[in-house]
Amino acid sequence: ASLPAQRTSGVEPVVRQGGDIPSRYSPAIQGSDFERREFMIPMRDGVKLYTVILVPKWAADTPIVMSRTPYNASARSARTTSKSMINALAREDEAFVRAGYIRVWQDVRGKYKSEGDYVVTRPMIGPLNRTNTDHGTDTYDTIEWLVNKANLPESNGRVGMIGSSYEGTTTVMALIKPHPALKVAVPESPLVDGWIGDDWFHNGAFRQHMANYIAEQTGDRGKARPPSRGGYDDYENFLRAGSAGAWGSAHGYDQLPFWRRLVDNPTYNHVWQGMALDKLLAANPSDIPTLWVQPLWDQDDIYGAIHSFEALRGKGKTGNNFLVLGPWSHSQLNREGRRLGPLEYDGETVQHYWRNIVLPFFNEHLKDGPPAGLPTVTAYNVGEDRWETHAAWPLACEKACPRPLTPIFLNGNGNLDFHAGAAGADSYVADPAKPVPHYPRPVNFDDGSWVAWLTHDQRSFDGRPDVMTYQTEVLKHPVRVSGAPIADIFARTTGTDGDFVVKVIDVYPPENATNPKMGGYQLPISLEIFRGRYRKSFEHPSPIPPGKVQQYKFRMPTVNHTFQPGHRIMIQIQSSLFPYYDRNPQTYVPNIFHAKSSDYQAATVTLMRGGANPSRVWLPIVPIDRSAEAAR
Ligand code: PG9
Repeated sequence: ASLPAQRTSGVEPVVRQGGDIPSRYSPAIQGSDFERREFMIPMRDGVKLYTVILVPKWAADTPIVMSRTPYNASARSARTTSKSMINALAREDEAFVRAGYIRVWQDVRGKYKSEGDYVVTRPMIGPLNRTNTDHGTDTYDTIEWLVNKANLPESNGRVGMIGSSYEGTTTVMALIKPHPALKVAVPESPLVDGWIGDDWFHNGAFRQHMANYIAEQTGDRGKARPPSRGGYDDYENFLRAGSAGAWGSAHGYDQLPFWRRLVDNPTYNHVWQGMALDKLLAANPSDIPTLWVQPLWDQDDIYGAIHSFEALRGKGKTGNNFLVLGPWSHSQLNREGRRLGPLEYDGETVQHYWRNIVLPFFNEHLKDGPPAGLPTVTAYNVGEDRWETHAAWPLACEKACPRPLTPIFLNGNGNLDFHAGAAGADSYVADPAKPVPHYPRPVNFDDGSWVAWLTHDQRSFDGRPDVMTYQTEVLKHPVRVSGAPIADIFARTTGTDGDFVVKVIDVYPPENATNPKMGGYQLPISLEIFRGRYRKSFEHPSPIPPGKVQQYKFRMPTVNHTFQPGHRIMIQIQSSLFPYYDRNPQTYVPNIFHAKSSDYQAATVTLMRGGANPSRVWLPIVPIDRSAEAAR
């Protein structure tokens, strides 16, 4: 059949030069209550950084809130295409929009629309960075540009910075040699020390969970697709691969410079020490009013904020250095705050944080608002289900606190007491072929279970022959803890290396008619891993002498909690948290990333009790707050 004859004259062709996609399209914003402006702001080395500025229509003499992100400034500043600024911006910006701030989002160099090269948490200028730019200089140059009336006539010349996680890290870096117009900062869950306790390692144990992130972030200037891990159960996927290094090689990670940096620097060497921001802050203590935010169940960065707060306090920064300990997981403060895992809170804790803590703090320093009157520490107490405030912090610690730490001892028959019992020992076989899962199998890194895994019921693991459990009698009186517990374990092993995982757990009463699923719940309130080879030095690991008792002493994540009457305190100890952390082969090898399958050997681990080697956890016990008792 032939096609019907086509008319050609007088017909407007559909197919035209350029096609249907214009070089630029922005949804119509007529009638909107803000203006969205985009700039490429030049840095001192000529590199231009993509910056989005949202300016309320009525803005005049208005302060600026800025965040610097590796996660796509365009998307971070456009939750929707709404005409109203409050709906266009992210949920966490709502308080600022209501208060009329100008909002600035910028892509860090090398990511998304910014020029330049991307280096993961680019080290500050110095031995690890011999260029003339870092996140400090980029922030400085950006602020210099923003407060120039020729560029942004509506500004009042004052800038505040805020952000969670990576966006918190860029906020911390801005504090080291700050621009004078930076008047206030709120680093939330910043990565501060990637080796001791934030994203990459915890006390030397590698967080395999970050594998996806590394491919997404460094496989492309935008967001790369991570490789398939070969199956739903990441427990199986990672076990099959052997070491984390072998897993990486099998998935093409050796092409990624940052992955190689991790693999080549497994100890706390000059790389990690040189990037530790709490040390840099201590050397360059900032006078900028700063509110550090440390979620109590932060599964990514549970170390950075609190250690930075402490580093500045150690330098005498007291009147302008504040801390919030929220009952949240990582970056939950950008979402909803009524619950976490099994925990349900009295009210919207995240909303409280934004409205009653952050906003008054910003208003005070950026708008000459009334004094925010923040206490030094605002901390949620999940045991009391309420916010508490502390004028000084911590209330109990090893040295120079109002109170010392109180040891609680592992005793015979699985008992846990405030006195050491008779000398004894408990043994278990730690087998790297059957590591203890961090979360019940199947473990999938993408299914969302990651978010609240630190609150998961530890009954899932209690009773395994390779998990040792010690618990107190049922408490007759409340026990309040506020500060950082210290694990202090004496143990021998038949291996030449090994990990120690210590958990401080609140055991709920067996019955709860109102909330039955909480009956007997084993809630971890502090949980940490420690790689045995680092027991004497983080920088210089050494083999464990087999069969010889060694001391494993390490600081655990900070708590602010009351164990209520009817509850018990429990300590659990085990040798793995897999696949979240890589496995220790238990045979000493120079670099665990390169351990071979034959290096992975079962070992008998013996925990010592009482006598000369009284294994214990030092708890920051403080007097009961009577006002809380009255409120019950
Ligand atoms: N925890 C993430 C991160 C921070 C800093 C460096 C790398 C990763 C994050 O949530 O941004």
